[in-house]
Amino acid sequence: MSGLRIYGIARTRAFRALWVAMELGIDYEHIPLEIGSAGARTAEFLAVNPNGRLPAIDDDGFVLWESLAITLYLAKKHSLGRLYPATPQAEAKTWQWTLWALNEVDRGVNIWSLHAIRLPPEDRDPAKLAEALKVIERPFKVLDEALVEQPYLIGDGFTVADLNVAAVISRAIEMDLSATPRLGDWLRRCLERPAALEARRLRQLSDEASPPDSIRLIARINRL
Ligand SMILES: N[C@@H](CCC(=O)N[C@@H](CS)C(=O)NCC(=O)O)C(=O)O
Repeated sequence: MSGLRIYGIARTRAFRALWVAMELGIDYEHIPLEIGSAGARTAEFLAVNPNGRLPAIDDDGFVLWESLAITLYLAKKHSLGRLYPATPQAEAKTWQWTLWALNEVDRGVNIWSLHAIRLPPEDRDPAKLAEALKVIERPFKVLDEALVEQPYLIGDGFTVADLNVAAVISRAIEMDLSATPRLGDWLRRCLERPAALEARRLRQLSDEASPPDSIRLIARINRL
């Protein structure tokens, strides 16, 4: 046992940490904590992540939060030169795409998925849905364009740069992506990797087990 604990139910951004752990084939203990007072806001978890948000990890006593810092750390620790690019330039491009995903598309895809699919129909807001699609339109074209000359973001092989961006926009797999066909093909390729399929299976199970009130809670506390 590596002594790695991953906190957070797979429906949350813990999905990203679970995917990278499965991709790396490392042992871990999954603690499927819920958001809010049912888990992430308890005193016990606040001692792990004072933000009260998911995910967080405890790797043999080394505590880390922020989902994409977690994926970068685990990939570098366990797969330097393979899943985690080794040259300064390829590493910097990995950070570029990771920060891009957080800043440009994370919130928009989340809003889209809640108001298109996950909230009960009576709670969906078409104005928020339309605004989210507008916000992600340009960055999706940027990503589509980046895939014209190479199959993956850093070149010929799948890296944690792809994992981070694909994980952030993973719920867009249910969106009409015909305007950005290279993005669509790349997203399917990333999400059909065995580790991604297993992480998605866990997420699907936790999606299905989440009552409408917890989806409403997600939308309310994250102001989505
Ligand atoms: N930037 C953080 C965001 C973490 C985050 O907002 N997590 C959500 C679940 S996906 C959460 O814990 N929300 C509940 C809350 O804020 O109380 C990350 O990527 O880890």
